[in-house]
Amino acid sequence: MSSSSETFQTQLSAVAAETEALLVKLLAAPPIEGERARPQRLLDAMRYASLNGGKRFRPFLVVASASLFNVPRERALMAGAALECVHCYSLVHDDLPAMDDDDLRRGQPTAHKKFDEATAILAGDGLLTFAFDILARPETHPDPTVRIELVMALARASGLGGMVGGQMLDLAAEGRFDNGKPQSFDEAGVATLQGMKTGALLRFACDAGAILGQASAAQRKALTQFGSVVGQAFQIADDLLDVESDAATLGKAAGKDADAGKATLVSIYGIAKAKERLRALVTEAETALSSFGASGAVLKEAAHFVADRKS
Ligand code: GRG
Repeated sequence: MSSSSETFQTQLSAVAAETEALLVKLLAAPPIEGERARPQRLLDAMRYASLNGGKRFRPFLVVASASLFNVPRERALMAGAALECVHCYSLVHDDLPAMDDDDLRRGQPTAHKKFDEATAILAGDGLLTFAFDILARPETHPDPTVRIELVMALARASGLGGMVGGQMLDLAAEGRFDNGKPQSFDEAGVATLQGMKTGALLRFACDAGAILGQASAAQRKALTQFGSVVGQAFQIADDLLDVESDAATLGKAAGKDADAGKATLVSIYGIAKAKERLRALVTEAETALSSFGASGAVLKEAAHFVADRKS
């Protein structure tokens, strides 16, 4: 391992531990101002879905991009925790019988298996709403205009024209509608679908750092570009893992895309070309950060991590 990737791994682990501690604190049992009570089973399911697992790669991206602008770490961690709540909700809902119907997530029973379907749906709803509660707090940023910008950006990344919209397109690609006839997507269509389903939250992670840091338009554009390219790389790597890895390594079922007849960039390009494209995206990600000089080093390493990850 090179020393720079050790730096990345150390920083990823640090952010993961800090995010875990922050989520434990935020998801404490006592109700907070404006709440009546926190029902124990719902709280348990929300904790189950969001604690003890996950690489915390999205919070890492928020912290690393915010550190380019010397944003106080506690603020970046709050935005990262909010984003992680949306991510964890999406996994809970994605695993439901009506969606992917998965039994295993992060090597553990999925939320609806551990609890029940209704509780899992509500835990997802609770995490999604909680994300915006976190962003709206003054601890995230003292300036309300910055908080509103974060709220709007996360809402757009998560919703109709972002992750949820991408999931809808994904279901159409699987042939869930139209009497089971899969909607066919060409290369550009698959890129749009994946840019929404997976890319939007990763792009938000990088945008959030720029928003918290009240970055210039050019700096913001550079981070948006980086986030977008990392999102594409993340999805190609995920699709390659689905084809080449196994459930024990992944902590979730493998081979599901091919079984579902899903169009992915790997099915369109083939494995060899997909790996080439992945390498090209890592270079593109590095280029996007060139204006930040040496301070962009750990984010560049993150792009390599995305391409090389095994789970
Ligand atoms: C159900 C609204 C709704 C959306 C679902 C995110 C998503 C959309 C589906 C998850 C299915 C999937 C495999 C997406 C590909 C990329 C992805 C999000 C992988 C999981 O993210 P990691 O690897 O997970 O960062 P950890 O466990 O590390 O948090």
